[in-house]
Amino acid sequence: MNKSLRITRDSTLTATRRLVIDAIWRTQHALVLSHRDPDADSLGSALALGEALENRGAQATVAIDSPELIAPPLDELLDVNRVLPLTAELADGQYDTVFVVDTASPALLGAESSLCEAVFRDRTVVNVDHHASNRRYGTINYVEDIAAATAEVLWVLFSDAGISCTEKMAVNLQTGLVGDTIGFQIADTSARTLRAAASLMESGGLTHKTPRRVLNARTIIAARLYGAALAEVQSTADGRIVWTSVTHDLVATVNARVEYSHGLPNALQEIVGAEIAAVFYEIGASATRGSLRSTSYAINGVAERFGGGGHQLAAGFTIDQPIATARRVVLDQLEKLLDG
Ligand SMILES: [Mn+2]
Repeated sequence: MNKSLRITRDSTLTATRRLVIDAIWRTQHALVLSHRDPDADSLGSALALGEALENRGAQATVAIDSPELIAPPLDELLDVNRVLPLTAELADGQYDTVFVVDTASPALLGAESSLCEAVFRDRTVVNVDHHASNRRYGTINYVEDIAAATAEVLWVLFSDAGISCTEKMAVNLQTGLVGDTIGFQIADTSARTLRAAASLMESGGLTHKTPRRVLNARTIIAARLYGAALAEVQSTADGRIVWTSVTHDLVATVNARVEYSHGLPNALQEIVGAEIAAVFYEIGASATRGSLRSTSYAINGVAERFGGGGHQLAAGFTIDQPIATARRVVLDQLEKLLDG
């Protein structure tokens, strides 16, 4: 790879876009990565980029941490069989370029930091994202924080590069757009997001069916878990903060897995008077994952305080604490944010 690819941080977006497109055209064997606990955007984007690279004759390996945990409906909607686990063996592969999509920091890849270092070492790292909190850890950093989804960023890149979307790529990108915008409902949805959606529809990305499948489709076990978690919803006295907890006990009661509980943060946000919604997931005896949503408060600062990140109105974190402790410290910070 060309040394000039290293000067990117201060380039304009347009110049950086050229560098990414160059990297897409030049790579012979690419490793495409995205964050752990993947969502529709991270998976759809990684798969679409993998296919775009293959269609132009490169080899592309798509990998994430623990792909076996990908739960319905994503595992049916997308070709998750081609996603490999991100392991130490992958670091030994003959990749010239590592593309990382939708991932604000390498820590979110989930692998130990030594593994990330080994995967990145001596390779061009192309970081394509839409999170304002992106740490610019790549050789090339293309971060468009005005984009509603990484899928939208990729659509822009592909259009600019003259890379046409196959039907499968269009379905993958449309899935990402719908997932991150909650069916084009969030404020980041722009005219360009809708242009991307229209263009992807013309390429075969289903528009009317995708929202229902990405956002609302649940297996019966997932529906039971969803109901059980909603039945446990709590709120502060003024009703401005609402939360629920997906504990091991709750998950066991309905015979589910914690990964089946998608959609809860958005559901809590629908509660009248709620300005901040939080969902706490017990993922171990002393580890708790959290998702935060808000209609008007920038909650990403609270997520970052606990080692996480995300967007102003949608963010997440993982804390090495039992769920009761994690909940207490996070709710305390959220109350301070509202009082602030
Ligand atoms: Mn995203």
